[in-house]
Amino acid sequence: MGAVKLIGSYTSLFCTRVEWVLKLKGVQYEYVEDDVFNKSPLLLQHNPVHKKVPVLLHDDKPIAESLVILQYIDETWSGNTLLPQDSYDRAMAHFWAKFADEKCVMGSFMAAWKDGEEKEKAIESAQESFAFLEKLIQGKKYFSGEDEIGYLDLALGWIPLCLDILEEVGGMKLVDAEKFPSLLEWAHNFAEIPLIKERFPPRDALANYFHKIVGLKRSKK
Ligand SMILES: N[C@@H](CCC(=O)N[C@@H](CS)C(=O)NCC(=O)O)C(=O)O
Repeated sequence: MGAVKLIGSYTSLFCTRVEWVLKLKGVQYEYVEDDVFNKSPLLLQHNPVHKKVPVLLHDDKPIAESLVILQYIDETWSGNTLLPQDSYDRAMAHFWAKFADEKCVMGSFMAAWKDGEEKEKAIESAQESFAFLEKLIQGKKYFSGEDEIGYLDLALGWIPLCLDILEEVGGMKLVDAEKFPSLLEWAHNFAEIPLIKERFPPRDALANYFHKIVGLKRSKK
């Protein structure tokens, strides 16, 4: 199937989801750690548009943007199919993954670095977005169904991976047990899967990374 190389960063939630999928699919790959604060020529050469990790190189052809990479891996390597077969269900999986990246990931980071009244508004807005995910998971074990995790679970895996650490760094609570019981139960179930748990970076590494990002954003305000 050709050589596979992943340019990533250990503390990046976007890279972690790609590694989960490569491992689930049983794809052999070489991992190259990059420094997002001092980007390598390799990263800049292969992702000149966004200059971000992850970048997957398959036979030296680069693919950027983690959700695009997930779909590419799913379509390229057979077995353990992650996206739904039904085209409407597949469209919905893409819709919610994109929504969560745009509204929940970005909304949570924004809430972490804002202050005062702006922070309160950002928290409220992020919680409104998380409420859609709470509704979506109610009555199900996984977003992709009852038995096995799929594309949307992997795309949302950053919630158990690092949301509580970001909440701690940002001095805020976004997802609590009272308002989000089903989402938290899903997060617990997802994080218990051995292949998923194995790739959780140490908490202090993630906390340091988030402190750095939040600090940089605050200094630019
Ligand atoms: N939408 C992108 C986001 C990737 C992203 O934000 N990567 C961060 C690391 S977590 C990065 O490379 N940051 C460098 C920068 O913003 O310049 C994806 O899904 O791949």
